[in-house]
This record gives sequence, structure tokens and C-alpha cells, in this order.
Amino acid sequence: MEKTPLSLRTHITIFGNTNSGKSSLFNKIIGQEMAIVSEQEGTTTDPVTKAMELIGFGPVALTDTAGWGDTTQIGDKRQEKTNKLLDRTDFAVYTADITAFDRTAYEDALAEFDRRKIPHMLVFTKSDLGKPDLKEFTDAVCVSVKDDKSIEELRNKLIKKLTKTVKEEKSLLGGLLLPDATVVLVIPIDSEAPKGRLILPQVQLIRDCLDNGMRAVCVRDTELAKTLDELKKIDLVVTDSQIFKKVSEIVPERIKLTSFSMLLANAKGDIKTLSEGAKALDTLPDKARILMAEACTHNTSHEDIGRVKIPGMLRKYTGKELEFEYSVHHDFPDDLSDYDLVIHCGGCMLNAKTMQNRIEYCKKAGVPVTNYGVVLSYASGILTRSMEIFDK
Ligand SMILES: Nc1nc2c(ncn2[C@@H]2O[C@H](COP(=O)(O)OP(=O)(O)OP(=O)(O)O)[C@@H](O)[C@H]2O)c(=O)[nH]1
Ligand code: SF4
Ligand SMILES: [Mg+2]
Repeated sequence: MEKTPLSLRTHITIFGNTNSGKSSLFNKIIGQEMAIVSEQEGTTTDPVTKAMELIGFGPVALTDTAGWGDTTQIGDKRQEKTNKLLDRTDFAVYTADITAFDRTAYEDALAEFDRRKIPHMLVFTKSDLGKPDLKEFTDAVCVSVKDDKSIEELRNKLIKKLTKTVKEEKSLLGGLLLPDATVVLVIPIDSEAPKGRLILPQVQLIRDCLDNGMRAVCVRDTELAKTLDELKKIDLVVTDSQIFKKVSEIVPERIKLTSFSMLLANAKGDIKTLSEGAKALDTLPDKARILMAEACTHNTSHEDIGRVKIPGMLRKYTGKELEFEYSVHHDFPDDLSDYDLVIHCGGCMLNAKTMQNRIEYCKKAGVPVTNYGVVLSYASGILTRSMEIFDK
């Protein structure tokens, strides 16, 4: 994997009214003309994201948005998309046109950022066109796309603010095991495994072991028993959730066992809520509506888990008729109240912020939420065992 995946990048989003100079600023920061700029209001219709290295901070994903206050015919739809971005945003840059400062719009945005605990900064744009008295906004930055120095100042201030306010994503194993731990990773190489590469959670876990000075031993399920016999010390076995049951029968009870998906859920979201959520399986009504939320489309093997394996397993486990509905990518529904259960995929392509917000929406709607790995573990009767590693 050459590049840091989007899910591990800090998501910075540029918000502001239409025509406030968002796209011009976006192009300046990334150093290329990627977003369309024009004097017409509502030029940007869909979010545009660029993955980049913010030297001095690290890998980020910068997003330009359709402006707030768009009065065109499809303005509402554009703003809906912009508002959805708030769920993913780790840091917000609010742009305000210095020649037409809309205080009410700024205050509304500020209230929304604060409500969602999104750290933010105010940037006055088009500073070449005027410099009104902005004493009360001592923390704001004034920029002009015609003045490279002002963009440099903005970049420096942004790095400082990001360093101060954005939390690093939790390590997968760092807080759970000691540095010299040995971890055995069980990676089935079957017809569903992509050719010539590993999938993101596997790569991430190997890197996490190296970051923490741990030893990672990778094996297929077929070599697991022999490997366990040969190794003197094993602190944890991590398996693909699809073969949880089989692996749990091979790994002796004295060795801790969990899955990639559960480690990911712990680092990104809230493993305790997700494991509680799985218990809803025991009380689901007949014809229960279950939302299967998949964060991306490009892994066909997941299609099989989400669309065939889990539905089949749950129908068998509950003995009930269950109705499964699917949301894909960023189309997580706003209204969850009609669902009896939400089962999310591992979310390896989502940043932690998105995952935490989705869990929060489920909690607010009073709908139990779990994920693929946790539900597979629960239905296989090994959830308690696979949660031991998270007990402190
Ligand atoms: N003089 C001057 N003009 C600017 C500056 N930044 C942007 N503009 C102009 O302001 C207008 C709007 O700029 P955009 O970058 O398209 O603004 P936007 O916020 O992306 O607009 P929407 O996508 O429509 O919401 C364009 O005509 C830009 O050339 C600046 O720093 N100085
Ligand atoms: S569907 Fe979810 S778990 Fe599967 S690859 Fe996509 S983000 Fe990762
Ligand atoms: Mg724009």
C-alpha cells in the first residue's frame, strides 16, 4: 500500500457561504486547480476531496464543499451533501468573504461546530479587496489567493491548530498488549482473498504491531495449529471473523482470541456498545428490519458476508423471518427509527469520526447497533471470549 488510506487521514473540510472563496482557497492549499472557481454562486455542487501531506502535521484529506446559503433550485440538495460532511469532519475551516461578512451565517456554523465538538478556525478571504475592522476575531486569519504569504500564514496556523486539537486515532493494539507481545494473525487465503495483496485491516494490524514493537506472525488457518505448537509465547490470536468458530476450536482457551474487525471497532468506535448491540439478536421480533451498513462497494467478498453469510446465519440463529436492508458508502440513513437493529461493516474505509457519529445516531434513535465481526462472534457463541482482550 503506497499511500496512507483515507480512513487514517485527518479530515479537514472547508465550509462557508457560496462565493466566499472556498474553492479558490482549496486549490491554493493543494497547489493545483482541482476545484472549479467562478464568480457565480453555487459553482461547487458536490464535495471535492484531495488526499495530501500537510508537511509539519501529516496525512490529511482536504474537502471543498458546496456553499451554505445556496438559493438555487437544487441548493437544498447541495447543502444536504455539505451537511453530511459534518459527520466526517475532524477539523473545519470556515471561510468568510471579508467584503461581505455574514455574521449570522458564521454564528450558525460556529454553533453547529461546537455542538458536534468539531475544532475549527475562521478564515477571512479576499483580503486584497479590503480590511474592515476585525479586532474581535483575533484568532482569525486573513488571506488572499493573490498573496502567497497569506496562504503560508494560514498553513502554519492550521498546522498549529490541528496539532493542538485533533486527537490521533487510537492504536489497534498499543493500549491492549505490552510492547514485546507476540500476536498471531490468521489470514485465510481462499477464493475471496484478493490476488497478490492483503486487505486494509490486515495491513493496518501488521503495521500497528511494528509501531508498538510487537511481533506479528501471519498464518493461514490451515497452518495455525502447528504454529501455535511451535511458538513459545503467544499473547493474542487475531482472526478473520468469518472463520471465528473454526479458529476458536483450534486456539487453546488460555490464549486470548479476537478478530480484526473487533480490534478495528475498538480503535474507531465503541466496542462495548457494539457488543451490547449484538445481544439484540435474542429479542428481535418476527419480520425485524435490520439495516446492514456497508462503508464501501469495492470488496466483493464483503458482499458475500453482508448479503449471504450474516443473513443466513442470523435467520438460523433467531429462527425468525428477518428483513435486511442495505446502505452503502456515505448513504447512512438519517432516520433510523424504523429499524430493529443496525449491523455495520468493519468500517476500515471510514475515519473514526464517522464511525463514532454513526454509533451516536443509533443510540439517539434507540436502535441497537453492532458490527459484522461482533455479530458473527456472538452468533458463534464466542463473543465473551473475543471481548476478553478489551477488559481492563
Ligand atoms: N480578489 C479576490 N477574489 C477572490 C479571492 N478568492 C476568491 N475570489 C473570487 O471569488 C469568486 C468565488 O470564488 P470561489 O472560489 O468559486 O468561491 P466558492 O466559495 O467556492 O463558491 P461556490 O462554489 O459557488 O460556493 C471567484 O470569482 C473568485 O475568483 C481572493 O482572494 N481575492
Ligand atoms: S465494506 Fe466496510 S469493512 Fe468491508 S472493505 Fe468496505 S469499509 Fe472495510
Ligand atoms: Mg466552490
